[in-house]
Amino acid sequence: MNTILVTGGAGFIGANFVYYMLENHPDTRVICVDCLTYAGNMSTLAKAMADPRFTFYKQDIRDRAGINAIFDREKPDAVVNFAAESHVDRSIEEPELFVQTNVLGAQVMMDACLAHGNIRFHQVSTDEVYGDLPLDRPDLLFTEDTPLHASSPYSASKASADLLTMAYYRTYGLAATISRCSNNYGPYQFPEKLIPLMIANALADKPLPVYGQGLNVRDWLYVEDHCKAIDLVLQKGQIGRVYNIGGHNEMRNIDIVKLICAQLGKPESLITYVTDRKGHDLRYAIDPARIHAELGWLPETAFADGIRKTVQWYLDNRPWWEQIVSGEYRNYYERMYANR
Ligand code: NAD
Ligand code: TDX
Repeated sequence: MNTILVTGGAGFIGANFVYYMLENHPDTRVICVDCLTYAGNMSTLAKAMADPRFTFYKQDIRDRAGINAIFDREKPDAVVNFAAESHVDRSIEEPELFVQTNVLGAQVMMDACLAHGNIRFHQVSTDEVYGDLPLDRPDLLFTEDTPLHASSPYSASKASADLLTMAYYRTYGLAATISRCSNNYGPYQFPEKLIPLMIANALADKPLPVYGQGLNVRDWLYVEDHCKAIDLVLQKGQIGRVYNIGGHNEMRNIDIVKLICAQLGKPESLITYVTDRKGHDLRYAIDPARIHAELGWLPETAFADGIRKTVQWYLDNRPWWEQIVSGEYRNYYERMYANR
């Protein structure tokens, strides 16, 4: 039986990937390594915990000895590294943690792969490593050859991990690939991120805090399409290669927020324009031509369907996010949004 080790599997995309792999690869065992930061949630993995093909370790990826012990015991055939600090606003407050987890943690994982016989390693990266694009040049898209030009401590830490991954491939021959995906949305996304935050606030009739004028553009992809793309890269991707993942679905933030108001039957008067994010990237847009041409990947979920399913998921799973927004997250929200 194939064994795949997933880091960050108690977070948003990692958990969706765990479920994707368990469902689509009946001969695969999934080992999840996650230290359960504020963003990790065991209730997300409750169904997986009942599956004999799933094993969970509460483990920090920065802890070399702990990671090596798991590799010795589980002998993974492949590693997918999702574990990261992932929120741009938090990286502006606490950049060091982002370097520690996103760069040094990734290095520990790569070292463990090399030390255990050059295990296949996949680094989950982001379109944010390319910086941003102007709003008035819709013809421009990020390709894999676009220079790295990170804006925030978060994106700089992800770009650093990408550089290290390519250096490990070139220097040590690490069997590595990298994928750079655009903004994801879907079930289990932590309510600090745009879409679930707006859904949760709208349902509570609270103000919807739009940064600046809401004109920044993001390229949205349903999380399951991202999981499918990573699986393909893992199975068929060329070692040492980077793959962009995105579905040509650019939207302005304000239009997303208005759409959520409409779907929930809430008034747009809840929208409140607040002070902009420092260094706020204007526009992201992925050119996914390579993964389509080489691996045959195409997104399958249209945004209209994906956002409807997502809003419904948050309506159907209130206890999951209500427990989050009533806990420690409240302090974060106060700090980030009060007097903004
Ligand atoms: P998330 O914040 O929801 O989850 C991160 C998970 O990593 C959490 O479960 C957390 O407990 C765990 N973690 C954090 N530090 C750890 C450590 N030191 N050791 C072990 N586990 C640790 O993040 P997400 O949105 O699911 O993103 C997952 C990955 O995908 C990240 O690498 C992110 O950069 C990348 N990515 C995200 C998006 C997006 O739109 N969310 C888009 C492109 C790429
Ligand atoms: O309250 C808000 N108001 C607002 O206007 C929040 C939380 C966000 N925004 C804006 C900022 C961005 O332009 O919405 C847009 C999306 O913001 P986030 O959800 O924070 O995502 P973003 O900064 O685009 O980064 C995301 O996509 C790339 C993920 O968080 C990253 O992990 C991923 O790498």
